[in-house]
Amino acid sequence: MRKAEWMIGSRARNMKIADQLIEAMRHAKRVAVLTGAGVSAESGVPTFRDAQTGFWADFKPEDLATPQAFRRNPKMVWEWYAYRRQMVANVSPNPGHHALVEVERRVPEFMLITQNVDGLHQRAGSKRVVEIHGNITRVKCFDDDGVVEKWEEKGEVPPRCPRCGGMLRPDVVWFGEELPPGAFETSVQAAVECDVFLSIGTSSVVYPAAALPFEALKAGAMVVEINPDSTSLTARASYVLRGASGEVLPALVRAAWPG
Ligand code: BJW
Repeated sequence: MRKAEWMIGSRARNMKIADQLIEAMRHAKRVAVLTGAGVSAESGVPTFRDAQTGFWADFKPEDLATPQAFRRNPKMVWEWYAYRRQMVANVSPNPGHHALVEVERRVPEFMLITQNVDGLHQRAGSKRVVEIHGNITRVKCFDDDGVVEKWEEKGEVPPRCPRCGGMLRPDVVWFGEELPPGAFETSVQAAVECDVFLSIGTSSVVYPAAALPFEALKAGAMVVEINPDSTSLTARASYVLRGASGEVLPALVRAAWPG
């Protein structure tokens, strides 16, 4: 095991976390967090790239998560997202989401950058959240790009934009699309200004999100990876906490702010 790697298993309550990391969390003025699909896994939302259970085990991203796929088969893409929207409505935030709310309450400046589109951080109570890949519960027009507040699920699939008659699509960021205006700039600023950067439950393969921990490292932050598996960040992270975020994050909060 690497020097800075700590196993957090089912007995997380009793596990040892490096004192320097605990101190850094406790005294941090600014904490930035990047989350990925792994944070919602314990809520029952599948990740994308986990070998057996991830969405991409059964579907190809280029068939579902690109504007070209939507142009080719709008009905299939709409229905896939409708299925996922329903799934997200039926799950709840897990202890990992709740622990991040506790971190936000305890550090003076906090920013949660999430690649997740499920809104579970906000439902847990997180306030300072930047959704860099959009939100699956919102819908926008494929043609005029404006968000549509109300739409009918009956009739034509996908439903039509009440303004211009264009096809409706989920308000998420597909491959080859720009991030929402200002989202990446806000995220980079949080990464380069923070004392501690937590990269949690992401495979660190999708850019530009995957660049953020490296920006934080370059700027001198302590970078902590929380993930059961290794990623391209692992070798460079200041600390690696191996385990499920729903166990590791509560353990980290308890260690940094006992009682
Ligand atoms: C647990 C756990 C537990 C399990 N606890 N952990 C530079 C280099 C190379 C390529 C590019 C580049 N810049 C841009 C690109 C292209 C592309 C890209 O990155 N491609 C790579 C795949 C090669 N990027 C883009 O196109 C982006 N746009 C862009 O760059 O715009 C600028 C531009 C525009 C036009 C022309 C040129 C430039 C947009 C990316 C959009 C990504 N969209 C998706 C779909 C969103 C909608 C939807 O939900 O369907 O976002 S793809 C999918 O991947 C989703 C996720 O947010 C994203 C990241 O995945 P994530 O969260 O990391 O999940 P997994 O499954 O990969 O990993 C889960 C992790 O959790 C694993 O590590 C597990 O071990 C762990 N885990 N259980 C903790 N309990």
